[in-house]
Amino acid sequence: MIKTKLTDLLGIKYPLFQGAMAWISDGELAAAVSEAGGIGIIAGGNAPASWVADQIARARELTNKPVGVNVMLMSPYVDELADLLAQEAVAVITTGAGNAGKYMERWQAVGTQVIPVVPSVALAKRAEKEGAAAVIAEGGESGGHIGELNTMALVPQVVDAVDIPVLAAGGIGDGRGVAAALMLGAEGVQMGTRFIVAHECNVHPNYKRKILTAKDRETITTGKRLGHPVRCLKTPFSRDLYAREYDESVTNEELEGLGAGALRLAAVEGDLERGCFMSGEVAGLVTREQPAADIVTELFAQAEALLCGRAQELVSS
Ligand code: TUI
Repeated sequence: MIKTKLTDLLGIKYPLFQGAMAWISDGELAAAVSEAGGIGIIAGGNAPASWVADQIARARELTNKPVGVNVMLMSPYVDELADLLAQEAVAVITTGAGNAGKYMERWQAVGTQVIPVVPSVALAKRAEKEGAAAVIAEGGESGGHIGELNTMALVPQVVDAVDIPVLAAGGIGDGRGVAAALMLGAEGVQMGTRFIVAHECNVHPNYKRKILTAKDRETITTGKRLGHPVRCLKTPFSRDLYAREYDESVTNEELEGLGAGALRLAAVEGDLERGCFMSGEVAGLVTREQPAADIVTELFAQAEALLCGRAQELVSS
């Protein structure tokens, strides 16, 4: 058994969060991961609060274990979602893409552990000062909206800078990544891409197929020119967007317009031409569809075997 400050804090079996994925992680996937002993997270994304309320209800039908919700702080529905979550008292709220400070007290008042995703030391320290229970240090290997640093460099710097538990995210696809993250000082991990292919994940089958067949160099980062980089799989859409970013005749407004709606097209319609298939760099490691519970148990069996076996052998020889 791997016990950490995170398993103690949340009373869970494994120090694992299933990362929120807008248009992808719903109540069913979240319940499956929580039932398996981690924390499954419903992605608020850009959805109205009523959709999130339905997903929380669905998750609660499927499991009695704690589940989480992610608030994407750039969402047009952020305030109504914040109000909903101040009533729902979910076990965990993770936040991304902004500052959760103004909501923190209200969520904590109902017993929720607020755990922001941060891409830098400065933002981790700010989250700690504002009362976060832990932080998720997310490296640029992650899918979706990313910061500048990669996991290997970011996680130990955040661990050194704060006194609250740190989860590592970005570039973790199997038990080797879990063991490595724990050695960097993380008390847990957050993984998204691997759960896209979980049986309980309701994303379009084309999305799963894209992840399952991706190789190591299959992701690309668009949006750098606009100051919000997004990692996704190479498709006609993302290659075209990337090319236009380097075309000075294309205005920033035109670029912004091109990205709108493309994630929905990928996740819901499975549109291989016009969809934006957000994915982490670990897509090349993800080769099998499995029930979420099998993913979770396999991850930690592999991590434990490495920490008891390989790690011990290295120091004793
Ligand atoms: O939020 C993410 N990843 C995401 S959100 C998302 S939804 C989306 N849909 C369409 C286009 C773009 C996004 C897809 N992927 N990760 C967590 C994360 N948070 N990464 C970076 C940050 C972050 C950035 C700035 C956290 C705090 C922050 O603070 C800035 C400030 O000034 O307060």
